[in-house]
Amino acid sequence: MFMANQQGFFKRYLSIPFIQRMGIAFVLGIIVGLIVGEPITVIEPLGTLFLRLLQMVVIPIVIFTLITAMKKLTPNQLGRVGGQTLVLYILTTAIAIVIGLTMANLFSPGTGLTLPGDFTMDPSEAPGMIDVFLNLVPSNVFRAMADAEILQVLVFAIIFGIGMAFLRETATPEIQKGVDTIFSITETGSEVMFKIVRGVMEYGVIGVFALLATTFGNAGPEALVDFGILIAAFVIGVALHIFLVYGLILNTLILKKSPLRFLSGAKEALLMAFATRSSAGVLPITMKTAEDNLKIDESIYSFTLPLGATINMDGTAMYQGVAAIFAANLIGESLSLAQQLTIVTTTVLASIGTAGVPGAGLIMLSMVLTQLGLPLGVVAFVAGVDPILDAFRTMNNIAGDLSVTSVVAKWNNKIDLNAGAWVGEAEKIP
Ligand code: DAS
Repeated sequence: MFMANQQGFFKRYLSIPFIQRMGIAFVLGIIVGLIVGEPITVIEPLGTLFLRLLQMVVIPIVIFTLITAMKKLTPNQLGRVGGQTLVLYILTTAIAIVIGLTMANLFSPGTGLTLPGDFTMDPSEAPGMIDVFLNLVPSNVFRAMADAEILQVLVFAIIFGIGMAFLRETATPEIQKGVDTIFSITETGSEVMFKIVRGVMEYGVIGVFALLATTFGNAGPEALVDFGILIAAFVIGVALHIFLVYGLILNTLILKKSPLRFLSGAKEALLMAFATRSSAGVLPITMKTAEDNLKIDESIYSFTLPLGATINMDGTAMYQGVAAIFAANLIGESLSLAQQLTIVTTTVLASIGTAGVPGAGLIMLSMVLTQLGLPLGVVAFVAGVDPILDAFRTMNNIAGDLSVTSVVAKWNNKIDLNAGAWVGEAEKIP
């Protein structure tokens, strides 16, 4: 009888959508924390366990996803269109992070809070400007993995992946077969890791409850203000990036078209991205939007959009900047310019490998915080509001993919700017 009841409970529990369970844990944790009014140390280990599980997946995810992402970069695609696309994707992502850092430095979210647990960043480890670049290259790859030097692992994985992509096109059949085997291993590894992440996030419902209860028990109602500041800083950053970078620079200055024409053409893809929180999931609609509304030739978008859904994540990257400053404020530290530069390099590289799936930005945040030695507790702390933030991140990611695709198409005369949304004839994408 007891077993049947237990199974019934779990069935009912799992029938509640994950986002709602995370939301309930988030609200419940805050309420319990505010009622108890002091850190509830007895449940603190439940939160710490969630953080350790997140740390556990970071290195393997970096290696598998980054190497797999390079599979799309075959040498002949790295020609004119590939080069233009990569430069614009990386440039807009770097600008997005700088906007995120600027917003966070202006709004300074998290200054009123302290996370439970002894998270400290060792300021003496703060690298100088030159060191930031020299530190990109690992002197010992295995030590970099053991010491969770994320940036060095990222760089090695990208170099290794590019090497494999080139070998795949140029080496002997035996070597090519070996390269394909390694790519299939990394692809499978990525799938396994994201399956594990799914399980970690399921446990995260408990972890988030425990962390929020202890944090709000510690910080009191002021912590809600900090959440509001964090969300406001990020959402304003997204609006700035979409209107300034995509609107002003890419649309007005380069395409010589009104940003509103672009947005009217891209609106279905943007709204679906907001709702689904998955760049990969919304790809068919993004491609249809490029074809039907933005009048871009398939020879361009069939390369740039799948690539963009994987490696171009301006919204996600911007969020890393905001969340990293939030984390530093939580422990009363301020990040030097060199450390903020480290956020830019870590995030640009990490965004290349992060898959376009719901919650991917949270995993990337674990990489960035690990690299900077900042409290991983922030990941669980923001996990409760992550679905809201993720909707804006994903919408921004898709806006970036379509903007850059439009510009690359113009540079290669593969877009009709006198038709479709560009002249006010945007169609409804089914
Ligand atoms: N949801 C991710 C995407 O699909 C973005 C993120 O999690 O930051 O692009």
